[in-house]
Amino acid sequence: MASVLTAEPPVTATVADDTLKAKSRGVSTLSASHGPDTQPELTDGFHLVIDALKLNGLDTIFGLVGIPITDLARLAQGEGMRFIGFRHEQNAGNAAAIAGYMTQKPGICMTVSAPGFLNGLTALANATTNCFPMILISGSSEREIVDLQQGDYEEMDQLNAAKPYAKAAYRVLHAEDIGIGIARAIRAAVSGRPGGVYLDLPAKLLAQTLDAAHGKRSLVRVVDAVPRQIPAPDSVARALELLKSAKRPLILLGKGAAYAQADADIRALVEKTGIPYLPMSMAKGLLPDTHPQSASAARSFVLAEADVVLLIGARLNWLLAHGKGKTWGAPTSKQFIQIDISPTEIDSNVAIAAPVIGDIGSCVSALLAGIDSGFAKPAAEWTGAISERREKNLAKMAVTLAQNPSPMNFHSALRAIRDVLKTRPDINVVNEGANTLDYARSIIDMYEPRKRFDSGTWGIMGIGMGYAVGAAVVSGLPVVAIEGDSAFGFSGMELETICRYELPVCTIVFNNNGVYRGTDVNLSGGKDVAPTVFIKGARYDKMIEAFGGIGYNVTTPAEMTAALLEAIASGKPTLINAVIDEAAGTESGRLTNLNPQSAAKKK
Ligand code: ADP
Ligand code: TPW
Repeated sequence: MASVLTAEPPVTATVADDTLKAKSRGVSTLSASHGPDTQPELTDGFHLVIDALKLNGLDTIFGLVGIPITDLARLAQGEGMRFIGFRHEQNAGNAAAIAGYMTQKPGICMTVSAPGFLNGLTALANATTNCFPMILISGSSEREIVDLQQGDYEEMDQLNAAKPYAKAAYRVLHAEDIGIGIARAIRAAVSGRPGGVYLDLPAKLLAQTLDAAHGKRSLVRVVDAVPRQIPAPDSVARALELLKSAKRPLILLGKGAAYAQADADIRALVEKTGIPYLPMSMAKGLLPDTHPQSASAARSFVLAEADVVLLIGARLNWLLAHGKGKTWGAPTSKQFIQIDISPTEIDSNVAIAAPVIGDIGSCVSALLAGIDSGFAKPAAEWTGAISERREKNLAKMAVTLAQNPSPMNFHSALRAIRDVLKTRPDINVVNEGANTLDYARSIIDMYEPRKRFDSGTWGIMGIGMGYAVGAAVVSGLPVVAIEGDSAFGFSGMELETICRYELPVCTIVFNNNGVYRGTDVNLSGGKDVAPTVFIKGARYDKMIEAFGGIGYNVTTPAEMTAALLEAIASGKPTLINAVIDEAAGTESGRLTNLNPQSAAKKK
């Protein structure tokens, strides 16, 4: 807004004007246009940030501009970096986070100060919670004014606000420290347990000038940013001994296992041991979901019955019932082996008999080395019982999936999507919602690692379009985002971003007229609709048409199949408004146990 822009301190704009004229010569420099030719070449904070990122192979920024980030973004683009501009910082942050997860390099998100920073902070906190490496870089206003709370433009003590929600938070005050600041941010984001890092760059810093040669020397190329962390041999021996003693062993793969990119060794461990495995939602595809050892379709059975569980990059948090209780077959207790890079994860919920601390690649390969010919595969009694359950459950599910109710329900719509996606295992799948998330997770098979991105550890809504953009930009491959209509609403404006960058993203909105369902009524009988209810019959497909994308409105599985095939083949931004029975699904999806009020109502 013009009034906001004119309220900016003029100093940044003046120096930035100079920087924009600067020509890149190795380290990007300012031409000393105001002095004689003999003056040393200068660089400034803007250029040093860009140079430091590029030096470390970070070539994409997800962000939203405003002073002083506008100049930084413009210059970065001018110097060959990709700047993907969003409509809301949270979505830019989510794109950066998923880029980090996919690549093991920190995703970069850039925002303006105070409100822009806070909008990005949700994504940073979500990244930290999910163990995704990202760096949120925000411009900030003058320290002297912020610290005395004298009322600066977008005043906020951002560094302290970020600290509780980030793995680390740093501020750089001198241009010559930018190289070190970015090196520290990179290391903190990707080493050990990955997470979100906040980097505070005051506007004044970006405008500081420095002798170009000095500036170049101050940059740091981070060496061995993700160092291998080899497990202690005795911890490996202990784990092997326990695994060998198991009668009913189970391997549980979490998204840490997918992140680690140790795909071949993980597969070898599963296949060489013959142990049945369960993937957590984002570990689906690490081995194809159709793998004969997958116990997904017998999940409750194996969790309750296994006697030794090998956790690989999965935390025993709420998603795994904290490792105890009925889900895990209590009162009989089981023994856990846990591979994790973070020593304090061990014993966080239940006692872990055999912790193996290190990076998953090194730990799995050490275990593999100990699986010799003497290792007895699990007894047929165990694997047979699992197969029996699995076949029974799959047959039951097949009957449900084969139905064709009108209007469509979650199952019939997902059946159509499943059958299309089966033909394109390379496609990235983004998934959020309640019922849409729960059903899609179990119905849509994944065949390749790191292709499924969802609400994750927090069960957060709003990751949809940010993850979709990030996944499309990083992979260059199509994305299908399977979205509840409520979930979609949190980031829906990024359809414009998707269209602007012409990304091959097909968003499918499961439109059942509300949060969870569309059938709720106002208990007072008043005019307002119930808290969960949206406008009936909304046409989300029209939204994407506003930006030049292609919209489809589908009411049957056959129409869904045709639209999705066409959408994927087009490689264009598309949106399928899938009309779903508004009475289908349950409140909170499968989380009804966390919703006592509503559970009580149903009794
Ligand atoms: P899920 O939600 O799929 O169960 P979580 O996010 O709960 O997975 O767990 C991921 C775990 O993986 C975290 O405890 C994290 O410390 C661990 N982790 C992440 N990357 C690595 C790695 N490279 N090596 C070892 N452990 C890792
Ligand atoms: C940031 C609470 C959990 S699931 C959900 C909400 C609002 C949406 C469910 O409706 P939707 O799905 O998307 O239409 P479906 O398939 O059942 O029809 N705010 C945030 N995160 C969460 N998790 C919520 C609110 C919630």
